Amino acid sequence: MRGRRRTARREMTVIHRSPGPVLFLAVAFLAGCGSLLDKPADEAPGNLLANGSFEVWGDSGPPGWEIDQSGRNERLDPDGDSCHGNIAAGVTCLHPDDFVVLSQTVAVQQPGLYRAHVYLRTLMPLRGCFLIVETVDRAGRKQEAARRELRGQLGEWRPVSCTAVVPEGTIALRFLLRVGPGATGDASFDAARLDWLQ
Ligand SMILES: [Ca+2]
Repeated sequence: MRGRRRTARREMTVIHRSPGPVLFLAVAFLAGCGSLLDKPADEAPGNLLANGSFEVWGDSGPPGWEIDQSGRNERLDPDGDSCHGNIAAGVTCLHPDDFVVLSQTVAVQQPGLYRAHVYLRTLMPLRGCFLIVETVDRAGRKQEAARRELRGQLGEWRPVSCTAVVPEGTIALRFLLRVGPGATGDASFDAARLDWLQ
């Protein structure tokens, strides 16, 4: 995966949640990431994202996630030093022009308040890194609804979240983890969630 340009800046893919078998660790999740170390992989109920804990990886990365990257010296790799389950998503950007964007587009049925959440661990200082929520209307127009800079404590897992007000007419939400351009360093992500609050 190193240095290989991922060509497909794909058309919007609407991911519908599949209710498949899950293990529920919501209480432990809410208690904090440290309590989930070495616990089995799970997708806690209510999460609109697929493979939010990055437990599943294929030849082209974690299934469920769209990946856009600069094709320079950036890397996206499974990281076994996870905070939730067994695997996290590790991103490395060596040059300020490098970038990696992990995103999911999910269909939404109702307007209201949505919360995006992810655990982040940084190993080097990062700039230009954001958790973003965009709305998509029936015409396919995207609009940013929430943004939070991804900043963490070096070497420690920390939660980052933001809340988006989603108006009537929205048919989908995009959840984005953007690293760069402008970022140099390492970041790992785990336990990504997108929840409808009310
Ligand atoms: Ca995980």
